[in-house]
Amino acid sequence: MADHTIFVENRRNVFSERRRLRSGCACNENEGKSNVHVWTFKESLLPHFEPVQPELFAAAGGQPNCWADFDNDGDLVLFVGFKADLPNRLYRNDGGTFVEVGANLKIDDLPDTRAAAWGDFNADGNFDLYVGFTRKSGAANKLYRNDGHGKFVDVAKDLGVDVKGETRQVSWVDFDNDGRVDLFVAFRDAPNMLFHNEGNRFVAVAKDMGVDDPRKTVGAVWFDYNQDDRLDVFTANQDGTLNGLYRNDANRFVDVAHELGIDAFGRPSTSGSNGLSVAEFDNDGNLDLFVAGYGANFLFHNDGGGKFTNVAESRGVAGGIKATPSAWGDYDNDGRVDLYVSAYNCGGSSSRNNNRAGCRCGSTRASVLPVCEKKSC
Ligand SMILES: [Ca+2]
Ligand SMILES: [Ca+2]
Ligand SMILES: [Ca+2]
Ligand SMILES: [Ca+2]
Repeated sequence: MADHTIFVENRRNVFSERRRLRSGCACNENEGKSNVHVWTFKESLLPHFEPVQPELFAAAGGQPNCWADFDNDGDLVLFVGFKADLPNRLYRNDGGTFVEVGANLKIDDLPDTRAAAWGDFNADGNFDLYVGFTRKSGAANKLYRNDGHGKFVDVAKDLGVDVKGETRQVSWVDFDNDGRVDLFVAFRDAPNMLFHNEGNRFVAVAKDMGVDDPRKTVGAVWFDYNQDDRLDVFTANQDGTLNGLYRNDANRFVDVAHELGIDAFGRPSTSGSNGLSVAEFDNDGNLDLFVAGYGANFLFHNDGGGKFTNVAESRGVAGGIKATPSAWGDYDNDGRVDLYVSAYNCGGSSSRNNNRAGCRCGSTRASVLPVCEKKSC
């Protein structure tokens, strides 16, 4: 299978008509092997995508990525973490032209990189970067403080967040609404960690707060599912371990996934969950959750009041052979968010899920799934 990434830009945002996508694919292997993104659009009324600086972005081995305006010049820059022995990259955006500056800024780490997130932990107006590695790499995770003058300094050890493990998801969130962003680190091979930001240091509080999920977490998403103004977190867990939904009760998190029937109870060890994405897909005012996975995808419609119903089958997005990341976006600007899910190891029969678009490339299949086809959605 090809092993490269092509970064694409949507140059057309308004469409007069929706047409069926004839060709397009994207591939992602979740276990750190490779990423492939290739798009081909053959009908004139479809959004028109063009590769952006493919000579720069077509680099093998890309894994996590995240965007931020780290230099406050009004342009978003892109950080990409890479497989072992390939230097991580930072693509600075100079008015629409990207320049790779990872080495210059000394954030071109070589250990296998599986997670990264920008967050302004010290509230100085400059985005800082947390980078997570694998346990096998032996590297401790890093927190790069951005001094605002083009220099990053790793302060992870000084601030107490230089942890090691199979890091899979890092999130900057203000879980206690004190105005300082806190750090959540999910591990595939160890209890998840939550670090409270106390200004000049971080304090590990996951155990005390009850959010130290010991299962095999590979994805986590924070959102206020019950609208009490406190962020809750859903954890997507692998190898048959059940998923969690930790309700934030201010002084404690409580896993309510089982009582809400959304923990995938009874699934075999061959099943698991991966890429999470939150959207308000039916415009009823409640945030809904899509969970991509092995064995089954879930689309949890939030019925309000913190109750969920899995509507993946009826909405045609159950899929789930080897689904990995997912993302919502209104790609055709009709006011309804659409869902993109990538997958791999999709040999055997194809389940197109009434797809608006789908394709196969080698052993990989990717799909754009229509969740809403009716104006009433
Ligand atoms: Ca900062
Ligand atoms: Ca906080
Ligand atoms: Ca909440
Ligand atoms: Ca909704």
